[in-house]
Amino acid sequence: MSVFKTLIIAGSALTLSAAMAAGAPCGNNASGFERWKADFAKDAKAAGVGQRGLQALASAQYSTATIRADRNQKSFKYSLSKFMSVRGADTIVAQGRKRKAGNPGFYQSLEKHFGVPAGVLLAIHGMETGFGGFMGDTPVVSAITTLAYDCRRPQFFIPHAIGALKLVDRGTITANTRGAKHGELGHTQFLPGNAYSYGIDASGDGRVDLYNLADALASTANFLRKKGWKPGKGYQQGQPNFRVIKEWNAASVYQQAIAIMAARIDG
Ligand SMILES: [Ca+2]
Repeated sequence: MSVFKTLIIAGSALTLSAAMAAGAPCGNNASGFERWKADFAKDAKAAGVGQRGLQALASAQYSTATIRADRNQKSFKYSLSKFMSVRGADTIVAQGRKRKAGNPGFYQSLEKHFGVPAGVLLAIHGMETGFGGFMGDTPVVSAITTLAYDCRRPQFFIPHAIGALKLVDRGTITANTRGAKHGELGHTQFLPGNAYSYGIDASGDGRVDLYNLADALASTANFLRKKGWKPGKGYQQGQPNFRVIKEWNAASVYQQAIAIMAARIDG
């Protein structure tokens, strides 16, 4: 790595917080991960992570599968129509309509409580995991700490790594819980920091479980509502709620695809 690049990274780390600036350097391979973890444990502790979370951090392993996936995210570079066909939009719409018709009370209660239409939640559920068909096989804590250590986007992932460790403290996940390659959790693939902030119990068992359908969809609706969803307003491009869909995923083809599929599910 050039000195110039090191300075840039050190500079951006400084904007995070004074505590983070003193941490071990990021790395692009496994060699510095253990040292980084030891340093990050101090930051995590300062951020309020407890004993169970710190133990999960200590047992985290550098996730080569995560880094491989992170360097190969080409689908967001597709055109909208290509993206929708690659992601199976027609199938998601058909399945989404069927699921809504099969459980109307559930989706009505979500819309009544959070103001988010069923189509939006079903489009996200279908797009993220094929309605829970595959929720990932990568250990969440290892994935998210690897991304927090990796030099590409540490500022983005560090808060999610802290969130994951706090989820361990809270008992929402364990060090062995599996999710997608970037540490996303459950039916709708929440990043851990968002799961920590927006996860709610809707099944009534007193705990947030993003692998439980009711909890996951209610948490997703809660996220969208807290990010400013306006009940009854439109969510297509140019309408008030489209910007809230942007909060869910930063890729514009994804946002447009969700809006289009949602309208077809609800239509
Ligand atoms: Ca629950």
